[in-house]
Amino acid sequence: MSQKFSSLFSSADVHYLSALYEKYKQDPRSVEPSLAAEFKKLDEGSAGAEAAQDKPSWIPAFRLELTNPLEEDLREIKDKKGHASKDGKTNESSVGKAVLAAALKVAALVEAYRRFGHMAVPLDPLHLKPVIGHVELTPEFHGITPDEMNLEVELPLFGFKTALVKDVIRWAEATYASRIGFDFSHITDLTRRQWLQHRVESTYIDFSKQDQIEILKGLTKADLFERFLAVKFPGAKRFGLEGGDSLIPLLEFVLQYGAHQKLSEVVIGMAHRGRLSVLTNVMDKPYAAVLSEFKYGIPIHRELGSAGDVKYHMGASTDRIMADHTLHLTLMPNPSHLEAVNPVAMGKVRARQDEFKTQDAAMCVLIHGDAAFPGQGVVAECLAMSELKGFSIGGTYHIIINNQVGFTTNPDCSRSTYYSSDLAKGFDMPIFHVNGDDPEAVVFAGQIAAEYRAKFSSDVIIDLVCYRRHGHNEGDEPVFTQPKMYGIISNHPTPRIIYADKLVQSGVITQAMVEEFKTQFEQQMQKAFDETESYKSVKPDWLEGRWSHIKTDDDKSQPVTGLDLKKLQSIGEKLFTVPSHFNLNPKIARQIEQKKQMLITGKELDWGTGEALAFASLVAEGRKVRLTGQDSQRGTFSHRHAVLTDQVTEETYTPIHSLTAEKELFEVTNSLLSEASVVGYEYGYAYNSPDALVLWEGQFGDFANGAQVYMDQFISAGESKWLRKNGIVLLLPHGYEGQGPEHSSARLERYLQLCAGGNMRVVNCTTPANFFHALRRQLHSQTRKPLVVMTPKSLLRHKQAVSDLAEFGSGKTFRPVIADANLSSGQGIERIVITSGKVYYDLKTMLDGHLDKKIALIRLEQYHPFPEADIVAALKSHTGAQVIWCQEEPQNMGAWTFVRPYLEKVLEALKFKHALQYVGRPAEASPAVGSDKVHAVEQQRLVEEALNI
Ligand SMILES: Cc1ncc(C[n+]2csc(CCOP(=O)(O)OP(=O)(O)O)c2C)c(N)n1
Ligand SMILES: [Mg+2]
Repeated sequence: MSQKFSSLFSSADVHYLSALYEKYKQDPRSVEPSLAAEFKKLDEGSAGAEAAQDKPSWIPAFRLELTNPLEEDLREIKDKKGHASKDGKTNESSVGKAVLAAALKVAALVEAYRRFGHMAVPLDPLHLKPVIGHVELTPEFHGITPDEMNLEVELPLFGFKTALVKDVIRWAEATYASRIGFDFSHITDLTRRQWLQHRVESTYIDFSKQDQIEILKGLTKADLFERFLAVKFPGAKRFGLEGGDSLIPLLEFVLQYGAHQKLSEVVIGMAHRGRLSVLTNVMDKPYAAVLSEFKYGIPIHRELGSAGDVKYHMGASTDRIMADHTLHLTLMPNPSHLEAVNPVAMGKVRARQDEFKTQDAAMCVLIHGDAAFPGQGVVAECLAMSELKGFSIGGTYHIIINNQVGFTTNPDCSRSTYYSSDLAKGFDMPIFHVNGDDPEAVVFAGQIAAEYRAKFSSDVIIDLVCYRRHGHNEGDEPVFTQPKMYGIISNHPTPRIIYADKLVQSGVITQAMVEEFKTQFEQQMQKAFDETESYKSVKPDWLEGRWSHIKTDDDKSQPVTGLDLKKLQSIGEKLFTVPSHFNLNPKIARQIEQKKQMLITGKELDWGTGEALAFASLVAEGRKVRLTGQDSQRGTFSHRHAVLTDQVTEETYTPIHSLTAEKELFEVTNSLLSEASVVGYEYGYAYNSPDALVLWEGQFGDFANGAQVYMDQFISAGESKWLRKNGIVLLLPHGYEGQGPEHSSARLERYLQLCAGGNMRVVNCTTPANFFHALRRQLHSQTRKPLVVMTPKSLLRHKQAVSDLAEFGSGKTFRPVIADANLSSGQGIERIVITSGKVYYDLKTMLDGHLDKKIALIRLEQYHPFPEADIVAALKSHTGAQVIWCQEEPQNMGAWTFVRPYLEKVLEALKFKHALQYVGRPAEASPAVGSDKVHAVEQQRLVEEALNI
């Protein structure tokens, strides 16, 4: 029965009344007769209300007639509020029949305001969207009669010692249904919800004169910056903020708050809308710089190998002194792909927090579009990672610039929810809906949101309802599709004018001051415009700060990544020793023992051992290693066991942690079941961290195409577009083993197509030692490049895919090409098969049975940068031989189309007698067959054909 009350009341009232109600249910005579009568009525009344609720008549035709209380009402009522009695209880004997009934009903109404009040807030500056309100916000719904309005009730739980029913309603309306839509009743955590209730119910919007002037100045910058650009560069694309101008004072406040919190960095991720305004008005990019970009185009640093990007995609960083504190601000560069930057910004924040060993080091601010927020799946993925231990960043501050349109699309076509922000309701995050023409409400909501984020380390959402003054861009005609809206907008004053009028009318400032602020800013812009004549763009910030030891170009030769064998053995000893009290699974215990023996004998180290030695040796050098992916702790194929689970207690043990006092140097985390957000996040982590090995592992390589945006827009092209290096590693299980179309190919061809000019390294290693060197090279080369690895599946346990310890030893390096020994010693080689990856072992196994054949194999271990010199060295003495490229992938996939021009060039230069030949599966629509039997036949055929056996 308490459920019945909980829908009507809150906390202690509910318990108290529930107890009485239970008593009444047992025996109606056990409670005071008047109360019994009230309970009886309530039973009948609530049945009626439930019945009324069944009728959908209020959706959406219902329109609440609000009295729209003035702020003064709120002050007056709040100031009159008494303090709740300590125990929050009402004296049963003093509860008069009518008074108690009224108290119960008005309490239910207040609760409804807490839940649905936001639906009655006039949020649309254009007044186009009706304020639909909610049927439960009417006194009638709760059976409150006009006579009861003047009854004095005790409502200690709402802070009223005593109050007239009508005043309580006016207070609830003014608090929850007037200027800010507080949308948090979905929050399940009681402490958080109560904190919000208390915060919201105990204060009102009351800015000092100084604050009001600051808000006006923010609006002035926002408004006149765009207007100046519009006048000087009519029709030029700038994706103006106009209409959403309140974003600027809001951001200013959020940064001020961050400075007070002593954050060292704020990382902002945002799309096109209002970006130039944020760059200049918030990030302090000189106005002259932006104006000169409009005038002369964006400077492109071809001398640094950069292709550049359009001005509204470029990032920036700056230091701002606020509240006697230096706050570093970063605006992430981003592609057109809306919302794609979100996890990248989050990953960068996490890296910064890890570096400073506190979540207080950095905060992420993400600015969204109202159409993009519900539409782009990566938004949901990022919300889903917000509380996960491998990914949490102490709460992201989200702002939706809700201009009520996406390009030409209206909300009825862009979302299935009432609010643009509704997705966030599934994540226990508070949402604050505000009207962009009420900048004080915007900043006030922003303040509560910032406090909440700081207190609960939780995401918060500001839904800034505004409009877009022009078309999607300034050259676009909005009237074609939204004629009514744009008819209204053309006569609608800017937020600056509306707010300035309000301040003048209320006597805060004079009209002369408004004009002075305007003139001052216009003069500043004109001065900046004049400076463009002689403006020299500043040197790009490229490889500065923590990147200053990184060189622009890759090493001329492979850096030495081998280690002293004794050192490796001592690392291995720690890696493969588990505390005696730890209850190891017997199978894993056997495996660990075998690995220990490999280290002792120095013979036949397997793949997992090679990988573990790479990670552990980097950690022992004091480098950070961070690996995420689905089931990456154990490893999808059980080869890693980087985290062990006690079979009795389920406690975990991470052997690599035994190599360092700083456990955080090795972090391997099972990720949520997402590709896009996790790849983006790790790219962001690596973006911040030149000295960390940051890896993402696909469960199977082909799942990585769920993160394709990050390969195409960030990993392959980020350095060229934005002059930002990145050493992320993608581990992508790949290989044809008869497992069907979806688990064979990591779509190698996709990565190779993205390769040019050494932008990334793409490898397919056939030995544990070479994989070890490829990983260590990421931090030991003089520059940073993304590394894409086609990782094996069956080779994880293949008897021949092993390396002796000596191959990991001092002086050893990564080998881009591994050629059979007979190429350097033997003469008369007739056939040379160049191949890569797992099929090498199929070829070798067959060849081992035909040692009389004059055939040699060359393994291409790195596709890009293409190791031309190594291939030349291997081939040059055998110009009479037939050279074959052999792959197990279909002809339209795999490496064939990528390697072909390189190999043909080499053969031509060396004057080979025969043309290059292709052996592999024929072109196919699907990567592999569904039957392992058919696969085996195909595999046998291609191996025989390659070897001509
Ligand atoms: C992933 C993606 N799909 C499509 C587009 C093309 N596009 C650019 S802006 C836009 C509308 C965005 O609307 P909204 O999110 O409301 O932002 P607004 O422009 O209104 O600020 C579209 C569809 C894009 N940039 N990215
Ligand atoms: Mg929009």
